[in-house]
Amino acid sequence: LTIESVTTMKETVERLAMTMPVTDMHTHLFSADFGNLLLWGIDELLIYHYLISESFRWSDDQESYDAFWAMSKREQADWIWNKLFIEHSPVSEAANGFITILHRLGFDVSSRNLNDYREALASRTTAQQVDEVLRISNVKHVLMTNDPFDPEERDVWLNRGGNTDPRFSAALRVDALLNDWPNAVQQLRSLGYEASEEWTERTIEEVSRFLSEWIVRMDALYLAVSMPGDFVYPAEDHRTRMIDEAMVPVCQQHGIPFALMIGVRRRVNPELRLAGDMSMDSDVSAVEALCRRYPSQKFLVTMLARSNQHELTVLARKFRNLMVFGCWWFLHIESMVEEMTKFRLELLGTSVIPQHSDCRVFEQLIYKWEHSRRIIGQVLASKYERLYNSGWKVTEEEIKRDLDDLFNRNFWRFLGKEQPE
Ligand code: FIX
Ligand code: ZN
Repeated sequence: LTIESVTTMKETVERLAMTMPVTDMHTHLFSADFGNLLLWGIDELLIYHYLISESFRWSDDQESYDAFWAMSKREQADWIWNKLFIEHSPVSEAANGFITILHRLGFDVSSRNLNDYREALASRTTAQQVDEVLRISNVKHVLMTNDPFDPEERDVWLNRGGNTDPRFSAALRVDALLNDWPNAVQQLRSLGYEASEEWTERTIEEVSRFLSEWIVRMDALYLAVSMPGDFVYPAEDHRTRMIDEAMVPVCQQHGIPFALMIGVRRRVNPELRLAGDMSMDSDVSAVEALCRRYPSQKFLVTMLARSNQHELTVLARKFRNLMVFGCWWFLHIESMVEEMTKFRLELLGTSVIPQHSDCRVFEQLIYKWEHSRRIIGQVLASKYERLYNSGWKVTEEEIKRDLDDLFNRNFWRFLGKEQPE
């Protein structure tokens, strides 16, 4: 069915962009099987690390970091609420996001009464809230971030049946193996793998066995790591050996992509704990070298610095085994999502994964997707409009196809897997 006017085209794109089910290919969420690891509710939302760092901007020297960390979650939430919502207006992306969530959950935002919101959610079970939030946000499939070195999480996989919810899939996270090798060796040894700090044949075998066993146990869809911006590849160092001799061979054996999230500088202000991480410039040529050396290995890549985005997108024109994804963390703001989505579509057409949520608290799916869907829809509509002016009229089916590629198919196709129903 051809769409005859630009106005109808724009309305159609907006409607479909806002409502199409999506695959969220990187989050820190869990299915209900994981008990307390699944964070949800008003207090968890307010103590999100994005909001913690923003509220400290309004605290003076008298208020110590230690005092904040000594508070209960509820007290921390009240403190943040006062600073960011009562004493100032919640215009930042993360603060605005909390308001979007309240609004979509059906709460009276104008009452500004936190306890009402808390009470309204108190009677819900975790499973009910998971269903409700997935319904409101139209998120169909959620990728978790799964770390076997986390004792609480490991127990779920080893002794409590792992993930049983088909709406969730696992991604095996391997940060310590690449970024904190001495600690990883300790962990591996305590789990019964004969690894040594020295890079020996035996260590390669045991690391590979560890990775393989966990990929199978979790049914992990990809291997994932976050890297500092000074990651270089190839180099005469531990990371290069680990990637070349253990991680890529294991990914190839299991036919799964390797996801690299590059450009984080951890704990620039340790007082802020998880909220104290920063972004830094990265070297795109590390990804270039990986893509060239391993043409049959797929790489999912996102970078944290704005300054790297254009070059990374250009690199994806050169390597079909590179899939650029998401507007990560500090880039997950209106202006950056718009800018990045524009030049990604201009350079790659629709062969990109424009967004992932990176949610840590379940209800965040509501705002992160609502805000991004709107922008992605607008950018796509502006591209169709230019075509329309030359007489090329997209059909509703074509709009659906394109959005489905952006929101679902590009991920599943890259994996070489069927999207679960
Ligand atoms: O490394 C990551 O996966 C990051 O996304 C997180 O560590 C970060 O804290 C975050 O939540 C960003 O959105
Ligand atoms: Zn993340």
